[in-house]
Amino acid sequence: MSEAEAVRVIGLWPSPFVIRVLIALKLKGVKYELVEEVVGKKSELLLRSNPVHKKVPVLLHHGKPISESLIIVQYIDEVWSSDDVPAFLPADAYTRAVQRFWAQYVDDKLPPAIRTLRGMDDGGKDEAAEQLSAALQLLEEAFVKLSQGKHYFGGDSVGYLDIALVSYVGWVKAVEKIAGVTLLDKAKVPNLVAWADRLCTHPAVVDAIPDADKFVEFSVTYGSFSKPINGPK
Ligand SMILES: N[C@@H](CCC(=O)N[C@@H](CS)C(=O)NCC(=O)O)C(=O)O
Repeated sequence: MSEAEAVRVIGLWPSPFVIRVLIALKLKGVKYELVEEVVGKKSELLLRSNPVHKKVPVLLHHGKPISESLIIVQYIDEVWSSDDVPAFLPADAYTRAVQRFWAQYVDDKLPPAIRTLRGMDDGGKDEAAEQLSAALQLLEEAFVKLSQGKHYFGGDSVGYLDIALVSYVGWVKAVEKIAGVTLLDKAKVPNLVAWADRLCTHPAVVDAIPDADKFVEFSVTYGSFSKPINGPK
């Protein structure tokens, strides 16, 4: 089995949950193969590998499946720990707990607001934009505390919360265009905007997050990952 076959990711490029797994693998320098799902058609491999949730991403490590993106990121951190790449999660238990808290917060708050701003449900767009802005404001404050004047939530190196949050930046920029709102506002969340600009040019991130226009195009073509508007029948 080649090195790439040892690590496969079942995914779809626009999924923030998939994006974060790819970033984590790239940061650790792990070669992987991305096994792309077709929108609206769940493969046998996906159904077999994640029979509980039937969702991407799934990491297959030597054929063994691991589901749930944040759990996968922690698995990658543990399995590919080395002296060359700083750990995603800090050594200090309290700081680890704080990063996990905010990563959970990000996954609770961002997806529903992004869905609404994409027009995928009946919720009010103004309210969703307000909720998303309020969440980004709290994350701005968390950044100031956690980064301690350094470049990342993880301090000098890209950490767990950096990976969890940056995976949404493509969609946040896309919904700014779709809904005509400003979310990553330099006047309101200057540190977060600088962080996003910096991290999006990081070699491990730059190829994992396509241009906002590509997300917009995906959003117009497909309603959701499981129920395409115009995708393959
Ligand atoms: N909590 C899961 C969420 C995964 C998820 O929602 N994946 C979406 C793509 S972004 C999916 O597979 N949707 C298909 C479906 O809902 O049936 C994670 O972090 O991995």
